[in-house]
Amino acid sequence: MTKVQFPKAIKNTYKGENMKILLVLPACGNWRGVGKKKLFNGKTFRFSMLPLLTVAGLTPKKHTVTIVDEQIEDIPFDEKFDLVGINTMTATANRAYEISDYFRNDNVPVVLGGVHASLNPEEAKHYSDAVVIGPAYDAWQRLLKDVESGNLKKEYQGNPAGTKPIHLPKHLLKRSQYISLNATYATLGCKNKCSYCTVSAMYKSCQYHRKVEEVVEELKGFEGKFVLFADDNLTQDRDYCISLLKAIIPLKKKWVSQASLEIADDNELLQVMKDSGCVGLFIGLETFSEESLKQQNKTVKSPAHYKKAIKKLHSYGILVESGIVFGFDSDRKDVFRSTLSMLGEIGVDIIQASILTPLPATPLFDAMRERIVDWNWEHYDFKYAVFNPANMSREDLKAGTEWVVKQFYAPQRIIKRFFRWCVMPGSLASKIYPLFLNIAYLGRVIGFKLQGYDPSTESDHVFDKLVEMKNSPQHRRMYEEAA
Ligand code: B12
Ligand code: SF4
Repeated sequence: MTKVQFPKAIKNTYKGENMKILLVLPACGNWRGVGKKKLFNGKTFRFSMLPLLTVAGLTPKKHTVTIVDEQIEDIPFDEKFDLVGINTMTATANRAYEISDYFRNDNVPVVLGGVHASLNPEEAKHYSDAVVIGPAYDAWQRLLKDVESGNLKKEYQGNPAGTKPIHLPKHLLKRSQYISLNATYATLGCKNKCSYCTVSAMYKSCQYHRKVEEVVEELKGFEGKFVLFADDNLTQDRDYCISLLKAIIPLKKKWVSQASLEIADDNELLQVMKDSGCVGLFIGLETFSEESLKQQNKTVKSPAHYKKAIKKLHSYGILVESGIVFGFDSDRKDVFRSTLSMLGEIGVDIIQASILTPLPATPLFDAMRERIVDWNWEHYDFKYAVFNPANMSREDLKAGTEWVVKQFYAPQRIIKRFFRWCVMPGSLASKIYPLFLNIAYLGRVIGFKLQGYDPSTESDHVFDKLVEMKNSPQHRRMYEEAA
């Protein structure tokens, strides 16, 4: 981890009744400042901001709040604030600590919140004056009162069941830099216990529901048709989901969210999803390896099963974005090629490929501790192999994952999928939405210069490199000179 100098503890000095509060969303790796770039500015992938909007929404009006998203703007280090709040994911934790260090050295108290600080509070306490564990509800209001009275404590516990309808001050964001600000959630958490998941760790495998009427009221206030439910598993509680979706049918929205593939067997649920305007779902298929699925106690499904399930979702006008994970112990060098061909075979529309990452405070982290070789939290963004894989090198795992992404979003594959979307049932939105996302992912491949290679044909890869070298102008010049 980055070495950050510990500043002296901030004295609990009275900060006044009308505070100037800065809330920061730090960014890591390629994402920092991406909004200023011309070729790929990441806008399609900026949509939520729910964490900091919620904290801002819970702040009494007498205080002034500024929100800074490091993907699009610089942190105003020279401005004077009375309190700074910073969001943390594991991948952004180092940056959050650096920012915190800066403000604390200036005697400004800093509060850390979000998933990493919530699950690793002792670490976060070293780099801050207070940590909010879990959702901001209840905790943030108590904390502000304590700052006002000069009595800030080190830890505040949020209340996941304490969510109340609040007004999200979206005017605090630079609207033009976000694809949509129509993000919300109906449920918090997930009842499953996947060993690598911090959502399950954060919400202790519980799911909390908002009142249906409350969600409907919020959606009525959204501009335009598009809605993103940032829920981790919207369909997990079937009855709740059906009553929510029936209630939003009259709003005539188009929405996307996350769900599990089992819904393909539930015609009633699929019909309500279609009627309420569902155009796409993120579904974590994770792996097609029988061994890996068995290791995770998951039922092994045949390619024909996946194909049938995805075809069914397509027949309801619902597109499938699939989460794919590489790096399980049973993954060998040929996993990349076979997965790519399987993704084409079963008809997935969009993919998000990740490298298995043992996030701190998950059961996977404990199980893998001895094999972790990279302890830089910035690399815990699912794009690096931070541990030694069982059947390939770390370089191969990273390169193979990038190769799959690059191949999946190759223009000829996007065009092929586009023809499929054109003949698929569903509204115009269900054709434009995947095309738009595919092009955005292609932009990401180019903008972030993803290369990769297929480790199963490593000798081909070396051969390609030799051919490339041989055809290079320098090589040709050398050859001509020698001749
Ligand atoms: C939408 C989303 C995104 C969006 C927007 C993120 C955002 N911050 O707005 C985008 C696409 C940009 C994104 C990017 C990434 N994401 Co993301 N994302 C999510 C998702 C699905 C929902 C987040 C959300 O809006 N939740 C609803 C809000 C209301 O809840 P919340 O975030 O927990 O916030 C509450 C509390 O935590 C607390 N809180 C939060 N911040 C603060 C700050 C202060 C000061 C205080 C007091 C309280 C507080 O109060 C909030 C309100 O109650 C989550 C899954 C999840 N359920 O958390 C993953 C998740 C957070 N993302 C994750 C990851 C890994 C990433 C990436 C690193 C890699 C990737 N997958 O692309 C990148 C990072 C890019 C970067 N910034 O550099 C992981 C984080 C795991 C971890 N331990 O770090 C998660 C948990 C997904 C997962 N299942 O693994 N993400
Ligand atoms: S189903 Fe998804 S959200 Fe739920 S525990 Fe597993 S990975 Fe996490």
